[in-house]
Amino acid sequence: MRIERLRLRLIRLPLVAFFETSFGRVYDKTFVLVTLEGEGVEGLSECVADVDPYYSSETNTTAWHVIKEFLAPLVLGRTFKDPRHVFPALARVRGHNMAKAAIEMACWDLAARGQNVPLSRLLGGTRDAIPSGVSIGIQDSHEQLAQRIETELAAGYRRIKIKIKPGWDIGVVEMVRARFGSIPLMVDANAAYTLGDAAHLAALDRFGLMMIEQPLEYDDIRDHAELQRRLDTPICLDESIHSVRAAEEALALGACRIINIKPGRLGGHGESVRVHDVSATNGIPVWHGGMLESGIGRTHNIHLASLPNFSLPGDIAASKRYFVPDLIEPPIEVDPDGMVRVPTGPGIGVNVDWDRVAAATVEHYEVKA
Ligand code: NPQ
Ligand code: MG
Repeated sequence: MRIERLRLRLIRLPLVAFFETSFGRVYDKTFVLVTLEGEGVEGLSECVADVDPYYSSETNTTAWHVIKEFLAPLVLGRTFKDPRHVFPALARVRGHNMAKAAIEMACWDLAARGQNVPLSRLLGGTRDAIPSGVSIGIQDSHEQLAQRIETELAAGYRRIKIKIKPGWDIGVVEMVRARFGSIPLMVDANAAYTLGDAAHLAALDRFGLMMIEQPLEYDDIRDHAELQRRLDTPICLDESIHSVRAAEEALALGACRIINIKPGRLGGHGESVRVHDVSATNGIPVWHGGMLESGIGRTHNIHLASLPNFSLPGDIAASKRYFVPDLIEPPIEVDPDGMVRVPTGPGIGVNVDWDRVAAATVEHYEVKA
């Protein structure tokens, strides 16, 4: 496929409910929507960078800048035989994986639409539905958290993840186990602890959690390996796994027993499939993370999560938990047994409501080959 035109739109959507992690509370989602055109077909993706450089060092502003000034010239006017060739073609630019992923994933959608097949088929997906879990942010009280959990269990979700931070951790998990028994439960610290907290974190071992996600620094692997030796609870790495090499290093050092895959963090679908495969070879299960994506990014995630080693429920929940209305029609739904269907149409296989996109667009840019 030849890439002929690039469009960027900065989109702002209010969240249905605030979302709080160890690095702060957000009330809306602002992201860059990428459209690539070539040979009469259009490919779509969304960049998962945020307004602030708190989850990662990238922001919407850096992604916009890097795409416009550096990545667009590397793809416009070029022909790619396979979307797997796109990430390597961007290698001259160091880092900026979220910006790169936005370009690369739009190329996958474009390629799949061009071949008239669902994206999952091109990626090597093997399942027609994926198990869904929810990520519940830090709440103002135990009671509010308990209410959220009750609602999500009733909706059928197959695992509950709660965000933790110092002061909102052991007592919270104790309350959840006391009220809800042996539900599939995990916690995510978003790097809020240090190795000095090892004994404190080991107090979580008695609750039989599925895993603890990213307890230590975002760029750390060595201390996670040391912490894993001191914990029975499996560690899952998120922020630390920014490349195939980081995944290999973490597996070699025993820094985790589970990996969270987010294509935005890894530079796109191609690198995500490689991490998926390396993990499978090492007997390590993966699951698909979430970045509060609109239906466009969320649908990309569903296709990727249809690969076989995504054997644990991911953070891919229904549209209505985040955006009403979503940018796609119909929205993503979860069935009563907690499964999300993989779309079967060409590419990401969903209809974008372009009037809603236009209404939510706060900035626009376009460039041709
Ligand atoms: C995680 N997500 O697994 C992330 C963190 C996260 C669903 O838990 C704006 C952009 C807000 C990115 C909030 C979930 C965000 C964000 C949280 C990422 O660690
Ligand atoms: Mg996480």
